[in-house]
Amino acid sequence: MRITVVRGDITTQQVDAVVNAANERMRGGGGVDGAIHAAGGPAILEDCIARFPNGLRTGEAGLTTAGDLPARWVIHVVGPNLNAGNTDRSKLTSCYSGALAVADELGARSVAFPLVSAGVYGWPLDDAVAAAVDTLEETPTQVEEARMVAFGDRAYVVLERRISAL
Ligand code: AR6
Repeated sequence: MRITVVRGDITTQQVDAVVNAANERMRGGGGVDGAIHAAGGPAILEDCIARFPNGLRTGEAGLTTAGDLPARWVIHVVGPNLNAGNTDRSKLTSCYSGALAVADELGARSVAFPLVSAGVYGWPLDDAVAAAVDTLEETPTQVEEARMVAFGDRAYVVLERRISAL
């Protein structure tokens, strides 16, 4: 699998699946979650309600339609909320390995990822990047491209450096 990085907005990526940094309620929110629901339209929320009546647990991954997005699917993950005291890094890495497992079930070949937990949930950028890139590198998968989407220059620089060092 190639790990690539682009600067930009995950909602415009032409990939089979985009990953959403959701919360346990799975009913939308701010950050990348808000952007994905806004751009994808109400079909995503309807599918969240139908498939996840009790939400999703931290560290887990689950699938919905991508609605009006260019992608075919959204793979929702819930990263640990460091700001609420959740320091369990294994819950962050399992977001990436779990998303790849869902992508493999779907036969998705290209998947775009945000930096899970690195926004509202307060995970330090350097370690959010290390967890993302190292887990993607180590996880066996049929996915051909994992595209990290950097929403900002600092995230881009840190991602680019980590990927180049592989
Ligand atoms: N495209 C790509 N990356 C983005 C975009 C975008 N359109 N918008 C933000 N990011 P966050 P979290 C980056 O806060 O920390 C929500 O309210 C952002 O710069 O979206 O896991 C949910 O509903 C950062 O690097 O997710 C949850 O309640 C990264 O995406 C909670 O926030 C993640 O930031 C989840 O917090």
